[in-house]
Amino acid sequence: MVIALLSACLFLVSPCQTGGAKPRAIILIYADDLGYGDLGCYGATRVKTPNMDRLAQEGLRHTSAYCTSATCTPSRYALLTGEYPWRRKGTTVLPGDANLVIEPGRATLASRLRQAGYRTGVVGKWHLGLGKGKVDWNQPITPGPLDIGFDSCFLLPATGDRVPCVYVRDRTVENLDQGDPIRVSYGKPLDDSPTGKSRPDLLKMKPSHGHDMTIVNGVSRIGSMTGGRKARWVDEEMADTLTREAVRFINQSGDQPFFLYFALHDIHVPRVPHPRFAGKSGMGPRGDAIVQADWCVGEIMKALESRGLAMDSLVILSSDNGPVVDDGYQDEAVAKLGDHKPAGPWRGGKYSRFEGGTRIPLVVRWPTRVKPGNQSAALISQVDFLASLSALAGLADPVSSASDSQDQHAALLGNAPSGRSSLVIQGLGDGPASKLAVRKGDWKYIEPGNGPKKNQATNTELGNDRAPQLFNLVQDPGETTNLAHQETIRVREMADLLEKIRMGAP
Ligand code: NG6
Ligand code: CA
Repeated sequence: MVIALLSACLFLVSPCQTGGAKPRAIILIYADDLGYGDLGCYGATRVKTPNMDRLAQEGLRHTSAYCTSATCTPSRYALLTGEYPWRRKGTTVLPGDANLVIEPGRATLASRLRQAGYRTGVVGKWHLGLGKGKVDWNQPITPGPLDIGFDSCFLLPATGDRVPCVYVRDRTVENLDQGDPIRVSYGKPLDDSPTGKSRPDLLKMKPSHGHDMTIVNGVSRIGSMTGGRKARWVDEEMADTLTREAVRFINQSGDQPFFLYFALHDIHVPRVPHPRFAGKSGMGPRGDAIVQADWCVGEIMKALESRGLAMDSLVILSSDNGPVVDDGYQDEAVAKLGDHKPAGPWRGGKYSRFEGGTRIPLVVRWPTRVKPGNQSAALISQVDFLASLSALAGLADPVSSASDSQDQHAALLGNAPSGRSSLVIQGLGDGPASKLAVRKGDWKYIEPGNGPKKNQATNTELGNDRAPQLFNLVQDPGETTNLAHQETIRVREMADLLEKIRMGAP
């Protein structure tokens, strides 16, 4: 006990590489599909997000922050590994029975912070695969987060709309009855139980595209699952369950500094908020899920405050990709959208190489180091979190496998006006075959490709074109005027820059 206290004191007074005390705790609240325009502090008016807005009032609001990719798995891969996901095949949106895509032993955001003395935990949506080979959900599942730097985990293995619809605590399925083993298939249905397709009358929310296989809690999902009935989640309770686990992690950390990666399920589909949030936004379940996500943020702050940690802890709020309105369920999101703009001023949304796909909210609160109430237009990517948070935690040595991750801690905290000189944006696609875009200064270049212009199902403009596209994001934030014809030299320079980065240049 004495030793623990002593080391905690030493930790607190030891300066970090960046000229100040290390954060007492680091909490990364990572929302799912939350758009730039979905938060009050980024301009939303109809849906209220008082807890998120308070973070921004007490901290720094970034306006030029990006996730690496317009979907979940690749953005999370980059966030944890510090490597652009398009360098690696197999990092696209994963099925629920996929294997872990980050190899054990590799440096991750979690392993780095653990090395720096932090207790590390992940609670919430994982979607980076689990296990190796055919996963047996009835046995300890390995490898997983515990093999890439986390001391504990409590997970949704993939997404809310993908089987298996169970939680995994550390290596095992929570509440599993061994007499009712779980089986999962992403091929043929495993039995002839009713599905969303065969028995839509059993559903409380019907799919609009896909999502018509196994029914769990009255909602049909992607993939087939049998067994594990006692272990299946109840969507309405998910935000409470995950928040309880996150708060427990905070409270159990004692005197040790800690890093919590709290990956919300909200506001991904299926949007089935708790009854106390249902109807609260007037915008249907999508808006209600935002209200619920905001509540989760408030609970985390309460937990930090009640432990006296809110002043010297770093809290980061962000999202894994841009927003989508109809993402496969008939949940009134389109009908009740009105004049709400989920992507704010940006064009496109989730799945898109237009700004709406990857320009995400990023709020940073750390009262002892970050001035309250400011905003920053510094260029910053979530791929930088590994190097930047490592530096803030006192580790300055570079990580060779994280060569895309730049130490942008000064920009992250609002102390550097420009941040990165350039960054790469991924829309859809897997690994090196992905079509990309690059931003440098005020300019954005979208490389040509054959993909469809629009995702008809989600009604999203994808940013694809057979011709090169060049936009000046300062004069034309809505990417309405393609300047590629006028600016041929700049197009060449941007294409060359993208090629160099593809070949490994920073
Ligand atoms: C799509 C799903 C969508 C969502 C997405 C992944 C269909 C028709 N659409 O394939 O609902 O699950 O994958 O979202 O199945 S992400 O945020 O995890 O990347
Ligand atoms: Ca997502």
